[in-house]
Amino acid sequence: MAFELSPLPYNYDALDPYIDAQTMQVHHDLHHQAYVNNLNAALEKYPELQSKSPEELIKDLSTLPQDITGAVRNNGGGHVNHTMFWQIMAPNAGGEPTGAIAQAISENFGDFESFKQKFNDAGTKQFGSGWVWLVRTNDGKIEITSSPNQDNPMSGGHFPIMGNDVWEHAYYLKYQNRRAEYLKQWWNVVNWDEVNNRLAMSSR
Ligand code: MN3
Repeated sequence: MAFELSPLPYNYDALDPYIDAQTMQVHHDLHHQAYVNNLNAALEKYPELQSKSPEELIKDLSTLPQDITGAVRNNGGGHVNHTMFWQIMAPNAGGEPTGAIAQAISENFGDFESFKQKFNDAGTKQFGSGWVWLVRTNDGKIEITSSPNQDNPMSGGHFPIMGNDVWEHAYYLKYQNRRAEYLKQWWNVVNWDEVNNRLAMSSR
């Protein structure tokens, strides 16, 4: 069975004015779809790998046939990253974090403002295309990291609790070169309920 792209859990214009409808449509229907198509193409000659989940595939890149390692890293990563991304955003969301993630943020970063600043700073400094993450590390710590391209923390044994896409395709139509402004506005659409779900998954 080939991997499939799930529909967005809300309308294209649901995150407006922070993320515009055209950006959402192109990002989901074209960019994410391309990662799914390319992942399927890479696995065509390896049917035994097609029953694995995309997460399993990117966790164990070194066990894959060498000729598809790069394609799975980029496109499996792209699929996993964007699947998370659509879910950790929502309309009528944002605001102060709630529940366990609020506590984890205050324990590890002092307060929400300091956390946002550190996260945005890491996103701004990621050179070129990539992601900024809040992860649970393989030794249980909560840390802010960033990665190039579609690399996912899972490939290094870490669990992505939340992440923001800093590829230009995520913000260019509305923000042009103003990545810092996009990072700042993005907090208005963060779905803390889903981030809390992922925090709970990270400690299992
Ligand atoms: Mn993207």
